[in-house]
Amino acid sequence: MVHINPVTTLDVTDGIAVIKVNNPPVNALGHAVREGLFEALTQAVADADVKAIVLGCDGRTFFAGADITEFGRPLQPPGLQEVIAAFEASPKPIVAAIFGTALGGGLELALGCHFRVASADARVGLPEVKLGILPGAGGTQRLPRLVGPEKAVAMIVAGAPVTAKAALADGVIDEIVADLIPGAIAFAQNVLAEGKTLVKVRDRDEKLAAARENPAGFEAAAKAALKKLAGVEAPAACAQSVRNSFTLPFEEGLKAERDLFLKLVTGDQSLAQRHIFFSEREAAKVPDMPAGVKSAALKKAVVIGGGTMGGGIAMCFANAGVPVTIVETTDEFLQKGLDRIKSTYAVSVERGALKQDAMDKRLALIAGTTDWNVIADTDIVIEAVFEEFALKKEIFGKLDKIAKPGTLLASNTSTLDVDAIAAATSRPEDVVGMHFFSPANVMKLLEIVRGEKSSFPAIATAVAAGKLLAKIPVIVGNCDGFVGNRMLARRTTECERLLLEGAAPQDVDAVVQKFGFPMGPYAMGDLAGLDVGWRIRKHRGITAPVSDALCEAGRFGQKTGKGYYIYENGARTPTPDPAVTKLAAEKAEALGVNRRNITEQEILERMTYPMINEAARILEERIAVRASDIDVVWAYGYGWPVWRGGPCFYADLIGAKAICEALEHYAEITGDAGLKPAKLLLDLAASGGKFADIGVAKKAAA
Ligand code: T1G
Ligand code: NAD
Repeated sequence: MVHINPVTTLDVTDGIAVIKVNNPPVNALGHAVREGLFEALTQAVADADVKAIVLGCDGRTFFAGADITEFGRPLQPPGLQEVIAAFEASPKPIVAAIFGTALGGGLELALGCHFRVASADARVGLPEVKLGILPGAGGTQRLPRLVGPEKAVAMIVAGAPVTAKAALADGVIDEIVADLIPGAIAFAQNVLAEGKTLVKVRDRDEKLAAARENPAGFEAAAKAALKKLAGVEAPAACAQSVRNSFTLPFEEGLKAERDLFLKLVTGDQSLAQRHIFFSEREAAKVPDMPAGVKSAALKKAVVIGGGTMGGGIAMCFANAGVPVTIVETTDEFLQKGLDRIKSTYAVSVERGALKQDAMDKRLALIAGTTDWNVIADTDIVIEAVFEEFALKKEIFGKLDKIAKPGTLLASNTSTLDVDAIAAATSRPEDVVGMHFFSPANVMKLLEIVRGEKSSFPAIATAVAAGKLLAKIPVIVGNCDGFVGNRMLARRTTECERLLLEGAAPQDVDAVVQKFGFPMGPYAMGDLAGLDVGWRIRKHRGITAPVSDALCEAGRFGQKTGKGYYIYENGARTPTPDPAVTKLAAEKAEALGVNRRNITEQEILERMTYPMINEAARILEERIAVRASDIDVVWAYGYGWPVWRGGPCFYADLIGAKAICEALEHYAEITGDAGLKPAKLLLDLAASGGKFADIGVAKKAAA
C-alpha cells in the first residue's frame, strides 16, 4: 500500500488498484483529498499491472460532498471538476464503492466513475439546494443521463438522498453488494472478464431523448418540484440546469452549471443556508461542558400526559425505536391519547409516507398506563401535562420519589420557570426543560432549557435524546418564554398594535409570507388557537384589545371556524373578515389610536426588528450563548426562512445602526420603551459589529 498523502492510499493487488481516502469526519472533498485522488489515479492509470480501479473510503461514510468550509476561499487546484474529468477519462474501468452517504460532490465523483456499487444501507443524493447552491461538479448533467430529467429534477430540487435500493432501481448504482470492497473488486474483475465496453455517463443519451423530443413531462415535474419555493434562488437554478442537460451539449451544460454555481455560492441566500448548516451543528455544543461528559443510556422512556404534546413526543420515541409508556390520569384520557397517535400514524400510511408494518412496529413500542410505578426503571421522563405550575410541582415531587437515580427528569413547559419546577425535587441537577414544538412528531426544534442546577450529564443526556429523536437541540437558559416564545411575544405585541393602527391581518400576513415564512402571524395564531394566548394574557394581567374581543366572542381560530379570519365550512384556508378590521377601528377610536396607511416596509420592520432587539437582550443575559443558536431556533421552530439565515444573520445584513434608528422611531410612535434598542444592539451600531461575532467562533467561510 502506498500513502499518496496523509488522507489517500493506493493499494494494488492482482491487477486491481484500490484508491482509498480517509478524511474524518465525513470524507469531505477538501484540497488534500482532491490532490490525493488525482495523484493516486495518475499512478494507477500509469501502472501497467493495474487493469481496473476501485474507489472507496475509510471512516463512517463515502465522500459526503465538497468541503463546505472551503467555500468563499480561493480554489486550490485541482478542482473537483478536474478530478472527476480525470476519473471519467480513465482508460481502465473504475468502480465506486459507496457506503454511508454519497452526497453532493461525492455522488458527482461516483457518477464520473464507470460503475457504482453500494452497501444495502447506503444513501445517495445531491443536497446542494439545501446549501442555497446547485450541484456544481456535473451532477445536474450526469444524473439526468442515468435517471432521466424528470426524476433528476425532482431529486435535485428536493435535495433528499435516496436509498441504495431506490438508486439501484433508478440506475444510479449498478449493484448492491454484501461486503463492499471485495464486492467492488469482484465487480471490476467481472467487467474485465466480460470485456465490457466502458461507457462514460456523460456519453449516455438514451434517457434524454424523450425529454428532448417532448419536454412537457420534464416541465411538469419541474413545476411540481418548484411549488412553494417562490423567491428561493437555488431550486430554480437546479431546474434550469437539469433542463440544460437535454437542451445543450454536455460541455455547454457543464459550463452553464458552473456559472450558476459561482453566482449562487457568493449570494446571501447560500451564505444564509450555510450559516444555518453549521449553526445547527454548533447549537448542541455546550461551551463550558468538560470533555468526556457522557449521556446516560436511553433505552426506555416515559411521557406524563398523553395530550397534544405528550402524544407527539411518545411518537418520537417510537419512531426512534425506543419503548415508551404514556402515563395519564384516567383510562379514558389514556385511550383518547393512544387513539390520536394511532390516527396520526394512519394518516401517514394513507399518504404513503409510512409503511403499514412500520406503523405496527411503532405502535407496539407505545404503551399506556395510569400506574406511576412504571417510572421506577425508566431512563428519561418527559412531563407534558397542563401548563399549571402547581400541577407541575406536584408531578415532579412524585417523580422524585419514584424515579431511579440518574433518570433524566424533563418538563415540556412552554412558559414556566424550570428552576422552580426543579426545586420541587431533591435532585434539581437531574432536571431540565425539553421544550418541543407542536406538532411534536413533526417539528425539528427542541429547546433544551438548562436550569441553574442542571448537571452536565443531564444536559448531555438531553442533547443525546434530542438527536436520538431526530430533533435539532439548542441549549437555552431559563427565562420567561426561553428564546423562541420570548422573541415571539414581541412580534405578537406588534401584531396587536398594527391592527389598531390600521393594518388588516391579511396585509401583515402577506408581507411576512413574501419575506419567506410559510404562514403569517395571524393565520398562525388561528392555527394554534387564539384561546392559548388569551389564557396566558389573562393569567398575567395583560390585555390585547382586538384579540381579547375576538376571544370573548368565541373566535378562537380554525377550531371555532373564526378568528382573525373566517374558515368556511371547516376549511383551513383563511378568508379575510371585514368585521375584524371594523372591530379594530372601534377599539382604536375608543383608545384614541390614530389609524393610517402602513407601508409594507414598516410592517416588515415591525415583524422583525422588535424580535431582533429581544435577541440582543437574550444574548446580553446569556440565555443563548451564540447568536447563531437564536437563528437555529427561529429557522426550525418558527418558520423563519432558512435562506434568510435567521433573525441575527438577517440583522447583520441590514446593519445594527439602521435597526436601532428604526426601533427608536417605533418606540416613540408607540410609546413602548420596550422597543428602545438594547444595549448590545447599540454597541453593535456604534462599533459596526455583527451578531455573527457574538459567541463561539464558527466554521462557515464568509
Ligand atoms: N464539508 C465540511 N464539513 C462537513 C461537511 C462538508 N460537506 N459535512 C459535514 N461536515 C462536518 C459537520 O460540520 C460536523 O462538524 C461533522 O462534519 C459531522 O457532521 C461540488 C459544492 C454527511 C449526512 O450537503 O448532510 O458537494 O460539528 O454532525 O449527523 O456539487 O453531515 O463535528 O465540527 O452532520 O452523521 C454537499 C452535508 C456539499 C452534505 C453526516 N454535501 N453533510 O451527518 O454528522 S456541497 C452536503 C451532511 C457540494 C458539489 C457541491 C451530514 C452527513 P462538527 P454531522 P451526521
Ligand atoms: P393538553 O391539554 O393537550 O394535554 C395535557 C394532558 O395532560 C391531558 O391529556 C391531561 O389529561 C394530562 N394530565 C393532566 N394532569 C395529569 C397528571 N397529573 N398525570 C398525568 N396526565 C395528566 O396540553 P398540551 O398542549 O399537550 O400541553 C402540555 C404541555 O406542553 C404544557 O406544559 C404546554 O405548555 C406545553 N407545550 C404545549 C405546546 C402546544 O402547542 N400545545 C407547545 C409546546 C409546549
